[in-house]
Amino acid sequence: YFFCKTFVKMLLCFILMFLLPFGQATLPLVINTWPFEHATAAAWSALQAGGSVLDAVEKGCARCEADQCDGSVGFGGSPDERGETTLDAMIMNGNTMEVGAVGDLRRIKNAIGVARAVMERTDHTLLVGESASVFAENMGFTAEDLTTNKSISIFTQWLKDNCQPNYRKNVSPDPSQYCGPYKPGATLRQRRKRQIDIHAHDTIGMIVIGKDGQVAAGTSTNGANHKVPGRVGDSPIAGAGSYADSTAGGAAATGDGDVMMRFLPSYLAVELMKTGTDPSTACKTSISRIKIHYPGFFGAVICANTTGHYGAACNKVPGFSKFTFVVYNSQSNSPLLQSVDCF
Ligand code: SD4
Repeated sequence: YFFCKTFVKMLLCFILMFLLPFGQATLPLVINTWPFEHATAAAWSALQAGGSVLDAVEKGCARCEADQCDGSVGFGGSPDERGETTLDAMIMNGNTMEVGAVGDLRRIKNAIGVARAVMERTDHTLLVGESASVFAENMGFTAEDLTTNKSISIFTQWLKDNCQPNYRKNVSPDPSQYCGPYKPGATLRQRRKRQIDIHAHDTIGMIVIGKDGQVAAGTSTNGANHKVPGRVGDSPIAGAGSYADSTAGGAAATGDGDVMMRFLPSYLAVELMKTGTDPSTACKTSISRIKIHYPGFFGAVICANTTGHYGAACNKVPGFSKFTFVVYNSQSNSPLLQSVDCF
């Protein structure tokens, strides 16, 4: 009898030893969209160095901006119809509910840094376009050309392809060509709808939960290839790109921002976690709401609550059946790639 009891105990301990590192919730926690592990590690290092959760989000997203994660976050990606790269970013403090964000930011590489400056050096929430860039320059951010050889070649190829595909609809260009100027009315000849590229993962969304449950979240992106100049996506919109509330948790989104921002998926997920919904279900519900209206949309959401539990969900479309994200906590001891099956 004694042997059996001990044996069962040992067996249980053995099983737990293997299961816990993968499933146990611990704080602090860093979680971000896509396999951007260097960004996760940078955020974790910021925490280990005594930085705040905001510092961690800023450092993590900034690392992606500098690395041009996947060749598409930060400078030199997603040239718009004029060939220019512009950036969107936001950061949110879940303790104070303050948000700083920039949209259509030009000439400045460190968009998340400018977003934080909007939060900490103004009473505003969102600055956009040329004026946001002038604000950044005045705050000491370096102005530089965001163009790279790669962005030039993407743009040149698109011009060669008669500016197809693109995001315009119900317009006609100059009759002799396809590239505009466009006039309202007739349908653009041979227009092919431009979709957010499921293979070009343009957005880092990050949630950091501190050891005492403080939450911060942020995003940074260069948006969408060949976007109409002036286009701002979901990433810098509080509740759409990301959301943080230290009484519940945080969420961040990636995908077709033009569609997703209409549903505030990050806000919805955090509100659900506030009522006790677990992170995976909260993420799933956010995706489901969008699916009702846009069954074919491309997108994913990550969610984490203040106990360190986390989850993710994504909409299954051709070419996108699994979504990868990265987690770092004291159990993982390094950036841990995780993936979820889309539904
Ligand atoms: C946008 N949500 O600007 C971003 C793009 C993205 O994976 O996340 N792509 O619409």
